[in-house]
Amino acid sequence: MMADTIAALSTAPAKSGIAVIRISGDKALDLTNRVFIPKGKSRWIPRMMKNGTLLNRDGDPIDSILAVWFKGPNSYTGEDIMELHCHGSLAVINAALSALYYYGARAAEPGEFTKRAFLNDRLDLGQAEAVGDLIEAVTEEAAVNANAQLQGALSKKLEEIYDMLTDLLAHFQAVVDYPEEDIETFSVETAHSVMEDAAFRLKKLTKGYETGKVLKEGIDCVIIGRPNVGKSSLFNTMLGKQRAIVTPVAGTTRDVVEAYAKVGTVTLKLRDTAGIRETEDPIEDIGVEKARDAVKQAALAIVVIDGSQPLTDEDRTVLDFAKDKKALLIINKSDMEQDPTINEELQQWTGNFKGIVEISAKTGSGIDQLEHVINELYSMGDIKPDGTFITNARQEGACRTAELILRGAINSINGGFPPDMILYDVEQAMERIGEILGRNTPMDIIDRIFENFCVGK
Ligand SMILES: Nc1nc2c(ncn2[C@@H]2O[C@H](COP(=O)(O)OP(=O)(O)O)[C@@H](O)[C@H]2O)c(=O)[nH]1
Ligand SMILES: [Mg+2]
Repeated sequence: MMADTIAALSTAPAKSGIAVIRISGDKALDLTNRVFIPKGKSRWIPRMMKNGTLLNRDGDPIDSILAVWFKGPNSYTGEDIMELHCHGSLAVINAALSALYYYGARAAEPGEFTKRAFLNDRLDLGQAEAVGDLIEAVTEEAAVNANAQLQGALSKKLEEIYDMLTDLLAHFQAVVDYPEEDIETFSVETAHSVMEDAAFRLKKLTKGYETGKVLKEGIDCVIIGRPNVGKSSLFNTMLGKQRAIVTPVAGTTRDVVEAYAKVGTVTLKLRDTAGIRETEDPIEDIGVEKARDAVKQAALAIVVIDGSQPLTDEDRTVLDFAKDKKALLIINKSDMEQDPTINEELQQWTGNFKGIVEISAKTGSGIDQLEHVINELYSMGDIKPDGTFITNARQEGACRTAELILRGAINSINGGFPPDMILYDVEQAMERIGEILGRNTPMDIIDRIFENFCVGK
């Protein structure tokens, strides 16, 4: 399967300053020599850029480019790689790719370069997934975490656990296979404490998933409230830019608008919704439905009411809406005269909220306080994205299962089973850990992981 040579555009398929086309496989150099005429006669030297002329498949010069050769196995994929750095014109990109395909390259599938890197042992599977995470990262913390994983921070932790269990198994095996030899008698306490340690470490990794998810995706946070209370204004103030359409006509935010907002050390995936309101208008209804769904999905709901007006039935519906959610209550329009009944009216709901903040989305007053409350709620301040935060469900599932298996085995030992009875459990736990690293991972799972990558990575 890896005998063929693949090619793809690795930069975004859009007009740009520079575009990079990558070629990987045995024929990378041959193919390049068909479409590229270097200036001068010097030989190819690995990692040394050459400038020259790019030819289309008719042999006509179409661009002046730079090309660089990474000689396998010292390359990303472990194969010969050629990168063609051409001008980012779609015409040039298409001409170059069609010439390469004409001369025998195959169009790379999504993630195929990284998949080859994995299959050629340049990366383990967890590191390969980190490459995907790095490209997908929308926050700096997510990028830092993914990069540390790419450098092997998570792999190292997993390998440590794997090695502990390997040693345990080896010891078992020696005792079982050579009972006559004078091997240090295997103590139940040792097995017990090794498994406890391994289970503890796995639990720690599993626990990191919540943080990892927050790092990777931000906190899914939805702003809800009846029309005109100032949701879009708050959204914009938090983003610091005009993104949602703010208008004094009730019910104009038809859809859910999303953006990432950095609130202190916390990244929110912030959604502005249409007002929650029962309505006859079918278009608005779609918005309301979406808002309901958004609330269901969200990790945090920011409920906004207008402090300058008495509560309405719509407000009460929204306030009820937040009952089973992690929610904050925002009393907006503090710059206006406040309604005298509002505080007393609100009393029956205040217990449902993690925090109540009076703000003016218009003047920005109270926004600092809101940010402070959000930071307190998630206290991400002391978290360093060191690459040991698991960010995907596959890895989390494997860690959790491995831990459960070990806990079961520990119980068996405590229940008086002889240590060799739990051999199988330890093997099973190791297999789960190995799956994260890509040892004996079934090919269909591997395929599925790389399918989600970009073409050209
Ligand atoms: N005085 C005052 N007006 C506000 C404030 N926040 C929003 N508004 C106004 O209230 C109206 C509705 O705001 P908008 O953000 O579109 O509300 P939404 O329907 O909840 O998204 C607009 O005219 C805003 O300018 C505020 O804090 N003070
Ligand atoms: Mg709005």
